[in-house]
Amino acid sequence: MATIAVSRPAPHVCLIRFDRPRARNALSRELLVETAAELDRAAADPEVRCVVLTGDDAAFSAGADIKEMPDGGIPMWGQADRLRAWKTIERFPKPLLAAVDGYALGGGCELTTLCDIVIAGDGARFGFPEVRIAAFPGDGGTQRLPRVVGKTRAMWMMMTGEMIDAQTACAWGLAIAVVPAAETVARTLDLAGRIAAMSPIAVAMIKEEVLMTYQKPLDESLSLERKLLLWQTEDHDEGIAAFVEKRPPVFKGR
Ligand code: DAK
Repeated sequence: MATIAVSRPAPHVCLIRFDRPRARNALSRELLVETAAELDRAAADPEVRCVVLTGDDAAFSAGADIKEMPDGGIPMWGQADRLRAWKTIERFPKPLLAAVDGYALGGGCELTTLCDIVIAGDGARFGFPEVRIAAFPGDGGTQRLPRVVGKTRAMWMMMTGEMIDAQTACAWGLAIAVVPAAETVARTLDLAGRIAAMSPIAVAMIKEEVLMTYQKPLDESLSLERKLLLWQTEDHDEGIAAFVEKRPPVFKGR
């Protein structure tokens, strides 16, 4: 049975909804692999310019599937398809948004830190409870969370396992906005639509350049940024023409 539901709720926007409600959308191996496969399809499809991940009212995702963890622990983390799926999510080149309601815990919270922009419903709770099962956020959380919220807050979240509410997540930079829970997906889709109306080439370059800040020393990323500026696209010409002619631009991704 599929663990995700995929739809195209607006032009150029793909919505991936996690669909394991009885397990609080825990990130089973199957769910991760299906999500990665859908992201691969979205990356290759020029009609898709933006992807939104969401769960349900109770949970965006409660993290790694604890019931899949064998007694020995280690082998599950090392499963090749699981690692490949995380890499695919990490390398997805188009804007990846998250609409978060309910719990975003452990791997579910790690996933939000991999998304480019997160919108939180007012009942959302974020946390890293791994320490309570004598584990740690090993799918990138120990490295990404401090970069988002700062060292002290990351230490507190990971060492205590305590959750933060949506307002705090927003104040700490995990989310861009808090909205009424009933509107979370609609508001995120609205944002996705606005981003999808931009030139997909420019948006992809922004994503690549911003992510360089996490991957490279500043002098190297600055010189790469300058090289990326040496480009000319039809969309760029269209943007300038539309500005001069006082009309909305129509970007074609060329
Ligand atoms: N995995 C599996 N099942 C889960 C689950 C999870 N993470 N979270 C919830 N469920 C299941 C529950 O077992 C329950 O199933 P049944 O008993 O009905 O069969 C059902 O979902 C509903 O859960 P609750 O009855 O507990 O529902 P509540 O609304 O009362 O509570 C909750 C929701 C999300 C607060 C609670 O279920 C909870 O605390 N869940 C566990 C959250 C958690 O601990 N997440 C972190 C998982 S560890 C690595 C190392 C470590 C990791 C990754 C990599 N490397 C070294 C590479 C670890 C990553 C993690 O994410």
